[in-house]
Amino acid sequence: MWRYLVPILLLANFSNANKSIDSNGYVMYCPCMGRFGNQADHFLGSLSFSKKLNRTLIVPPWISFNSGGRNGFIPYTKWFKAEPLSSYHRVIMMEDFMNDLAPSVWPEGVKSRKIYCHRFAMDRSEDKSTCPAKFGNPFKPFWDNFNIEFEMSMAFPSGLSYQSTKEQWDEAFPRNENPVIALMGAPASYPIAEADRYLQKYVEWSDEIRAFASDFIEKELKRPYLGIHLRNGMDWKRACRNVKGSIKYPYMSSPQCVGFSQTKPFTHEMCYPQKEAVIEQVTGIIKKSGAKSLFIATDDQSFEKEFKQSFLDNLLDVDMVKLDHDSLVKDMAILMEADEFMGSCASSVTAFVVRKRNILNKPNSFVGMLNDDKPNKTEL
Ligand SMILES: Nc1nc2c(ncn2[C@@H]2O[C@H](COP(=O)(O)OP(=O)(O)O)[C@@H](O)[C@H]2O)c(=O)[nH]1
Ligand SMILES: *[C@@H]1O[C@H](CO)[C@@H](O)[C@H](O)[C@H]1NC(C)=O
Ligand SMILES: *[C@@H]1O[C@H](CO)[C@@H](O)[C@H](O)[C@H]1NC(C)=O
Ligand SMILES: *[C@@H]1O[C@H](CO)[C@@H](O)[C@H](O)[C@H]1NC(C)=O
Ligand SMILES: [Mg+2]
Repeated sequence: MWRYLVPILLLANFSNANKSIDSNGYVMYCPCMGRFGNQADHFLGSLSFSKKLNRTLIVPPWISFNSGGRNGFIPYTKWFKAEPLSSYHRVIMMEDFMNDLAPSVWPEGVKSRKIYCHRFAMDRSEDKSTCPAKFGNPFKPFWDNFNIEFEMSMAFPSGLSYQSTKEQWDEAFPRNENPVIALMGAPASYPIAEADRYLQKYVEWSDEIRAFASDFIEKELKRPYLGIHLRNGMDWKRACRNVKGSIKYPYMSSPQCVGFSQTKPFTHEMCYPQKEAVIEQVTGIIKKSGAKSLFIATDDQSFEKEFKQSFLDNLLDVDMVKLDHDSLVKDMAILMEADEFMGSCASSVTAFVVRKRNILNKPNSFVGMLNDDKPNKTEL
């Protein structure tokens, strides 16, 4: 009896949709630029690119940078659900691909493990014909984490780019000989292309994060509540120095504030607002919305003392709430559910929250920006 059960179970396992081989091939990439928010922009762009090519996207883990220590590799499914992605396009988690499919689709030692890059990237290598996929951090640790060694480098033919069509990609890299297109970085832009912003719809929190957020909101926050994302650490101050006065080109995630067509200038005050302006704007939103609590998420300063004073001065009875530990994903999950939101224009963390709130039809505002400055509502 048992003897028969085992093969049947195995068979059932292999018939899982995510374990069958996609004869159209795969796209694999290293989320090698920036921290969470940047990686998220790149993820959505890569999802869109894979759909265009009609190849399965191999979803990489998030790279987290631990101070002093080794990088962390957090499987996509630790924080988010895999299934909703599949209603947009075929995906497989990188961990599953490497364990279950790579031995047959992408075996080692037979020159199937090719890395693809621009010719100008190759020029950085010693022999001028190798994609420098494993030079430095986070590049090398990422591929090493999956024991991936590249056996061959392939240059994009001139003119081929991530904007090229499916036909151009198929002609450059026919599917039979190129089942897996592995890329040194995401086949996507930062900031994300406007047309891809709605893909946030398919990014849904895992049950664990969702449960944490609803529990926290119920226990710790009185509705309506205002959620704010304050991006004001040293790295941010430094980054905003590049915005002298005002500029008219996209800077980090600024298009979410000033529009993708760059009709409005992006100012230093939008990038790194004065503390006083933050306090005043938050107090104003609370007055207008009647918010009963304020949830603060920040990478650095939360201005609690100053908020408290301002609420006293304005006779506002508002609870101030923060997480008692550093968790970006939990912060974002709570911000997404807020009745009112104020974020930081140029931050990709704010952008992650705002894209979801747009889909949920929740209001957004940005620090350093008056409401009537808002770009026209983007189509979603
Ligand atoms: N816990 C927590 N961390 C944050 C918050 N905002 C920023 N950070 C940290 O700062 C990093 C900012 O880098 P990134 O994700 O690239 O976003 P950006 O630089 O704001 O565009 C995040 O990945 C977090 O590690 C926040 O509200 N809460
Ligand atoms: C994409 O691939 C799937 C799976 O092989 C196939 O069913 C579908 O027709 C393809 N779509 C296009 C537009 O070629
Ligand atoms: C793939 O299948 C495994 C079970 O075999 C499951 O745990 C996992 O969630 C599936 N992944 C996707 C992307 O559906
Ligand atoms: C926004 O909409 C208004 C009125 O509908 C229009 O006059 C204006 O040009 C639009 N601005 C942009 C940046 O599209
Ligand atoms: Mg950043």
